[in-house]
Amino acid sequence: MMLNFKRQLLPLILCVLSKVGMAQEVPVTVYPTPHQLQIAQGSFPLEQAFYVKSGSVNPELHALLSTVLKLDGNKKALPLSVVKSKSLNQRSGAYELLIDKSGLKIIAADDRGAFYAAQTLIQLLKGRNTLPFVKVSDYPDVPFRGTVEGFYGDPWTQEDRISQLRFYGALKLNTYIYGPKDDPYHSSPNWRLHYPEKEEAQIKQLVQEAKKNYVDFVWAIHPGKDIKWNLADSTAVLKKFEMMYGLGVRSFAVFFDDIEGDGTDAAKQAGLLNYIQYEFVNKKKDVTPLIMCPTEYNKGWSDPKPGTYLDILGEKLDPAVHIMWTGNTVVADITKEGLEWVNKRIRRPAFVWWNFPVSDYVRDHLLMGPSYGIDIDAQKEMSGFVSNPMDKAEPSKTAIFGVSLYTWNMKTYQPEQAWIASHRYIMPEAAEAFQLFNTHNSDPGPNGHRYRRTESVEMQPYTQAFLKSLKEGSYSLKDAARLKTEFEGMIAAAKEISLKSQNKRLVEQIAPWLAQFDLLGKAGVAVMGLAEAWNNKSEAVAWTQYLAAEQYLEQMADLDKKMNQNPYQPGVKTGSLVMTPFVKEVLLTIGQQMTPGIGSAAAGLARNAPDQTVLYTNNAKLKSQPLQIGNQAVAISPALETVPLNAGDYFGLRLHPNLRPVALQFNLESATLATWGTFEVSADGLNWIALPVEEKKGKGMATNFDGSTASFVRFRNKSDKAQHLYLKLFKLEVKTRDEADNGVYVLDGNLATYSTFSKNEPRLVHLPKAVQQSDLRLLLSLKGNSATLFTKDKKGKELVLYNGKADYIEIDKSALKKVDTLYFKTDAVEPLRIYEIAK
Ligand code: 14T
Repeated sequence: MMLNFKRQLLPLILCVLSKVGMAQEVPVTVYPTPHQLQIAQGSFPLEQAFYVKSGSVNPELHALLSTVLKLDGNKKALPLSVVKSKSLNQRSGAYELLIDKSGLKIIAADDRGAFYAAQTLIQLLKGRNTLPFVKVSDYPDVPFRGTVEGFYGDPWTQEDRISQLRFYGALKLNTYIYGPKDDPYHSSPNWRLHYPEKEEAQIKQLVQEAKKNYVDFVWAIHPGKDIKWNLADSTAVLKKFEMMYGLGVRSFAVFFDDIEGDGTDAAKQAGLLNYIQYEFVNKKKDVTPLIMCPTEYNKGWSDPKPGTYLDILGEKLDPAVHIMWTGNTVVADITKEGLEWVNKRIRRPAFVWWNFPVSDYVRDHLLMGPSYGIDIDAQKEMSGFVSNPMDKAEPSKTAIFGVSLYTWNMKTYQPEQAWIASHRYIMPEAAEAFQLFNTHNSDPGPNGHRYRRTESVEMQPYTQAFLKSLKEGSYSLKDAARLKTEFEGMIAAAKEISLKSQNKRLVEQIAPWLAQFDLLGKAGVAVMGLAEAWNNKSEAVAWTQYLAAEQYLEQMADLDKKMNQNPYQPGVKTGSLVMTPFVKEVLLTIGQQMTPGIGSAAAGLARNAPDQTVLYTNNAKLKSQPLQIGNQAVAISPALETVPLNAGDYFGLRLHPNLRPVALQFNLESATLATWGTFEVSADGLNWIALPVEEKKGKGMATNFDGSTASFVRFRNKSDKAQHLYLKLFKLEVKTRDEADNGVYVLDGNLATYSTFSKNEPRLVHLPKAVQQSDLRLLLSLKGNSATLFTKDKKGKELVLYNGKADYIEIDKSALKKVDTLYFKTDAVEPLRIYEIAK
């Protein structure tokens, strides 16, 4: 399904202006979009009193309506009536709302329908001072709509759940399936046990809150890991359901997902569900239809052979029981064709479990983008549709808002517009800021489910065009201006959201990402400043901006290492698809342009540069694989495809003469690596000795470099056959051999490396012949401290070339005659940096 992401200027799902009232220019917006809504001429003032015949409206609805209307009118006032009508002939939740000069009338299929009519009325009144005459006829497209709390990780809190249930009520969502993977009383082995008292009380409270909001609180059990297919365990399930019934629960589900072994038997599962159907649901009368999550819950994981798992369920399971389905894969788009495929096998319309915006498989990301990839032609193919959200409840509302609009009125659903409307609905105090934040926090990054989302859609063309011109040595003013505005907007948005949002819980749940977003904005502003100054040939300004950008990126890396340190995907990523890579790329590109000459990256890569760290290989496919060179380590960039390695082929690193290896980490993903490959070191590239490594399935490390004189480290195919591997990681930690001379870091044309000096550690740099007799530029970071740069004459007397606090210093060649060594000293105790000495 294609999505048109052109930004819509008017965030209108439905915008009807009253034909008469110029005083009525507030657009009529009702979410989810009603099937029919007609605005007629005329309106009531808000002071209008209505007469409600006593006993004709149930007390809860009366209370709800009186929050927005005056219901204390006497018999002569206009009538407000609520009637149930079978003739509506619609599903639960259907209603009509008629407001005209004769009064206000609600016709509803059931209590839920009347409640929904009131919700529509409340939205009609929002932000206006009159009640417009309208005729609304409305009903849900999908009978069961809502969420399934089915993710791994920290379950939602009680407050989170209560807030969700209210949100669902207002948005006409009617289903909340309770099945947090990390609730021990939901899953094995405790599914057989009573909840402790405290949890019991909480569930009771949730059930009550759900009822108030006409949400079915569906309690799910996950017994498949250790269930025995015998009467004792069937009875145990029934007993647990009976306990939950006692707490007020009237809706139930049984989950068989993510299990192995005996529990996965389709016929036995169907047998248990049928048993519950006959012994429990049919007898109780007030319990809603059972829902089951099958073991083969997506096409990718299901046996395609006729007569297997899904067909057995289809045939054996009572037709009253719903069967859940996540689509063609675990995390997937939902298509009509995909549902048709499974429906044929399960012989009923699937109950969709949509794994969005769940983030338990990408815990360092937020999934704040639009709910798209759900087919608007699939209404007849589904009995229900629930979203599996993030463990962060409040931020999940953005996606859930989309689910409300999609499931209520499918044909009119427009993902992008629904998403825009959601920001206004969820965070009216800072809607645009919230939207900007969400724009850049939607793609999960590469992941095991291969599920990706669009991100930074509007900015992407600007980043591409800007980088292209930058690499061609030009500067695109128009793109630069737009990008700078965006980064400034990001800083402002982060601030505005934390200051203005009334939803403290939401702000708390996205706080690490907000902080990261603010830093990204600042890094972005700095790189745009860098580009501008560099284009103006203001090198000193450019260097200041370079350092600022680098510092913000370092802060981002720090935050990523310190916050949200879960064991799965630790860290905090923002703008990871477009904006963060853009900032890094601009910094790298201009950094390279700033440091040409002797030690440029190109020269460093050249095979004949005698004293640079280079890739060392005889393998054609790897020959131009780039290196990642930093102060602490040198790595070969990972190769995406398999690498064929002929007999005798090798790859590795040759280090700068002043670097020594400290440790090697590798991941070559070959189960048989040890049988055909060897790691080796050499001082001269001629005589090699084997390097002992700890290795398992091609992954491992070597730390045994103590006192090594090696400058070469490589991996070699020692067998007589061609072999294959993946180059996922080949990273050598390094240290300098001669601490005094750090030319290795300052003459390498690489701004990712630098040398340091401080009060206790002065520094010298030997200048190679090629640099002597030239004007020099020094790129430093003195952090406001004073430093002295000097040379020595034959007698060892210091000749000062520079003394001061500048980070960018130019030295004329006239001052450098016969100078082959530069000395750096400072009174600062903290290490100051020398990034590069360049011509
Ligand atoms: F039951 C299901 F429909 C389902 O989707 N189960 C889980 C779900 O709880 C989880 O939140 C979701 C997203 O990670 O994926 C399902 O769990 C998995 C998926 C896997 F691919 C568990 C293990 C997997 F290898």
